[in-house]
This record gives sequence, structure tokens and C-alpha cells, in this order.
Amino acid sequence: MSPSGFSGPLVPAINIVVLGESGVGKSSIVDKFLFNAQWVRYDAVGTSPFGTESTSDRFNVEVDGQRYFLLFNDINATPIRLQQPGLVHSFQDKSLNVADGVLLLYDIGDIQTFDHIIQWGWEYVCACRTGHSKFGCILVGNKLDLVQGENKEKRQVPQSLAEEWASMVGVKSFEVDRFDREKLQDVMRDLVRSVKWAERRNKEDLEMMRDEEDTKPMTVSEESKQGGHRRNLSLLQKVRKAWPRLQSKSRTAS
Ligand SMILES: Nc1nc2c(ncn2[C@@H]2O[C@H](COP(=O)(O)OP(=O)(O)OP(=O)(O)O)[C@@H](O)[C@H]2O)c(=O)[nH]1
Ligand SMILES: [Mg+2]
Repeated sequence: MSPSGFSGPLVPAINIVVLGESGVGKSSIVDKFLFNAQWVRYDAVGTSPFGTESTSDRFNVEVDGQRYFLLFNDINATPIRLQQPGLVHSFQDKSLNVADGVLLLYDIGDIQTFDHIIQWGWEYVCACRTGHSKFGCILVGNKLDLVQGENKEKRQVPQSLAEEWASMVGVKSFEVDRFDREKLQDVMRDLVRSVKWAERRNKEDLEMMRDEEDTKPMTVSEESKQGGHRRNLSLLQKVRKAWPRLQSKSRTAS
């Protein structure tokens, strides 16, 4: 994560990719969340409408007492999935590779958009995440308003099906529409929580790997290659790690 770069208190920035088939409402939900309006942004790829100080406020979201600055990039999955001739999508691959969080979007009234995002979409995201283990992610069904009340029969994706898939891959699932901004804000907060969770887990994994590396016995040839300096260094690291424990022991002993 990088700092926002805007004046005022430093707020961590979170890069979010909204990935979904054409027409599922990627632009609509981001516009509603950011501007409480429709059709603020027109182009599908790489749009970051943070031009002025006044609009930058709208990207701020508070989650569990901490403010975050959200940057959105919406990626239309359809041309990439269909590999349209001449389309270069290394830019999108890169965006997904560096994103802090991914919002997988489908249309509740169109089962194909769900099938594509949970099969092709999920695989595409995982393939782009080279070098990263865990990442923030949520599954979101859009256009809830169109499948409610007397239009119930227009629902093609049962909520339970989405929840089942989401829990299988370890993400949360939500249903929204482009009219309910409060709900969209809640959903974005959950995505930020998922990003923070992934960050913590990646850090823990890294620390565990380092510890294992430290305690792994060296072979004789490794020892002779690295000489005494490396060995002394790892001994020093172990002593340093144990130091607070030793101090508290000696305090309780005295
Ligand atoms: N009723 C309803 N219509 C929606 C909703 N979200 C989007 N739409 C409509 O669905 C159409 C497509 O929305 P967009 O936001 O352009 O979808 P997109 O995923 O950005 O589409 P591309 O940029 O073409 O990939 C538009 O006519 C929107 O007004 C929603 O929650 N409810
Ligand atoms: Mg769009």
C-alpha cells in the first residue's frame, strides 16, 4: 500500500480492482459509491477520477477507526475472456497483480455472469497474483432491485449458491444495487477488512518462513561456505529475539 499523496494527514491508499463481465454494473456501483451519481466516468479501464481536492474526499472511507483512501480500477472481463483479437491485456494483468483488493461482480439476474466470474474470473485473478499469496477479495451480486418483489422470478443466481461458492474459496458474498449507497459503503468497508486480513496473514506467513529459515540446521558444506560470520549473525538474531523474555525473567527473579 502506498500513501495517498494528498495534503493533510497521511491516509493509507488501497488499490481496488472491480472485475466483472460487460454490463454487470461495474461503473455504476463505483460511481454511486464515489459520487452518489450515475455516469460520472465513461471509460471502463484505468479510470481514476481523482482530479481535485474536493472530489478526493469522496474516496475516503473509515473502517474500524482508521481512514483509507480507495483507488478504483474497473476491468471488463468479457474481452479478456474472449481474447478479442488485437487486445493487449497486460495492463489489466498488471493491475490485478498489484491490487490490494479485488471485487468480483456479477448480475443477480444473469447466471452466465456468475458462472464466468466464479470460474474463468477467479482463475484469471489467481493467475495474475504471481508472487502474492493471500489478497483481499469479495464476491458481489448487483442489480438486486431488479429481482425483488413481483420480479422475484427474474433472479437467476440464488443467494445461497453465491454464499456457498464464496465460503468455499474463503471470501464474503453480498448483494447490492446501484441505488443503495449505504449498502455499497458497507460492502467496501468489508473489502478493506479483507485486504487488512490478507496483509496480516501474509506478514505472519513471511515471519514464520523466516523463523523456519533461522532454525533450519545447516549442512556441513553450507556452514563452511558461509563461514563463521553468517552463523554468528543468526545466533545474534536468536539472542536478540530471546532478549525481552530474558529481561522479564531476570526482573521477576530479582
Ligand atoms: N436497475 C439497475 N440497473 C443497473 C444497476 N447497475 C447497473 N445498471 C444498469 O446496467 C447497465 C450497465 O451498467 P454499467 O455500469 O455500464 O456496467 P459495466 O459493468 O460498467 O459495463 P461495461 O463498462 O460495458 O463493462 C446500465 O444501463 C446501468 O444503468 C442496478 O443495480 N440496478
Ligand atoms: Mg463500465
